[in-house]
Amino acid sequence: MANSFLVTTAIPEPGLQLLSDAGRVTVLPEPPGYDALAALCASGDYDVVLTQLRDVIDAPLLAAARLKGVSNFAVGYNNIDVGAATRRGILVGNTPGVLTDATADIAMLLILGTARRVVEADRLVRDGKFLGWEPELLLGRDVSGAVLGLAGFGRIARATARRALGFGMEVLFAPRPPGDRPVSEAELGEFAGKVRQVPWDELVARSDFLSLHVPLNYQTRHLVDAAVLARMKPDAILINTARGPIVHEDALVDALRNGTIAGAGLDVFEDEPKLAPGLAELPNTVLLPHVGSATVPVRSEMARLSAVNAVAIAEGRTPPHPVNHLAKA
Ligand code: 8YV
Repeated sequence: MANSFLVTTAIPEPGLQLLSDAGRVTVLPEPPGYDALAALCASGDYDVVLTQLRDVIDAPLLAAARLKGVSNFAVGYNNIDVGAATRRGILVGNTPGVLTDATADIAMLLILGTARRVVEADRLVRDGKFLGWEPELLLGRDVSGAVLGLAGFGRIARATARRALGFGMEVLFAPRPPGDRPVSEAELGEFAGKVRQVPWDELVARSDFLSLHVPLNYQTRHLVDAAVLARMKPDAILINTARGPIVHEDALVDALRNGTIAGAGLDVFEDEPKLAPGLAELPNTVLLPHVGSATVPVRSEMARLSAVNAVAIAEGRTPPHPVNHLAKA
């Protein structure tokens, strides 16, 4: 029988082409709700479902699913209960590597954009309020010499460090907050002598810009809460390009309002696409609609990788980018 793929949201070429070369492809006309997706996964009509971060693939859905695999069009896979998938013999794939630089570019853009007040400046010009050069118009901060604290030290954090060092920032990191593990000089590689590991508490207290690069899981949900925000410097800026729920967004709004911290640059939100009440009204924020990986070549590569993973799973092979491994029968 031909392979059969369910695609919850149309992905760019060459992904759809690769899938249709390998079997039958059903692309849903609009993103499915949870119940509709659960019913489709349980129908037995599909070998592999190609998902987005919006698609919740939890244990109850997986318990009823008749699938060989789930191929996530994303590097993050917090939308999938991987443990439950493994127990059900369902393979999971993701798209690592290809979006590292694009996402680090957005982290750097948010650092620069918050430091130099780009949204306020743009609005002033568009509102016809630019009445001529002034010595103290929209004064911002220098990023050179400022301390960038990286929460996490994986691919995207390292790519952000590379950029920040180019801008003359001092880079500190905590590899796996809230816990820590020592990172050896050998593991630091090109960063040896250029960046420094500090405990999470010190990172929070010393960062001028605290940038989050950890996966979302039960340990990192609300990693940045009211208590952490209170320990940051009053002139510090929080940057989040990872996942919204890593930050307690209501607490962040309070902290920004009360001057507990000075600003935030966010590409992700706790309850996307909704924003915490009050967030959009705060001038000291730069808010982006989850566009970390949104370049034409990157999204094409993500589509290709997710399709290649899906085809491999449908054909009974290990996907090139597996998130889980099944015990041998
Ligand atoms: C995607 C992302 O745009 O890869 C990730 O983890 O957050 C983004 O690159 C998004 O997840 C699409 O599913």
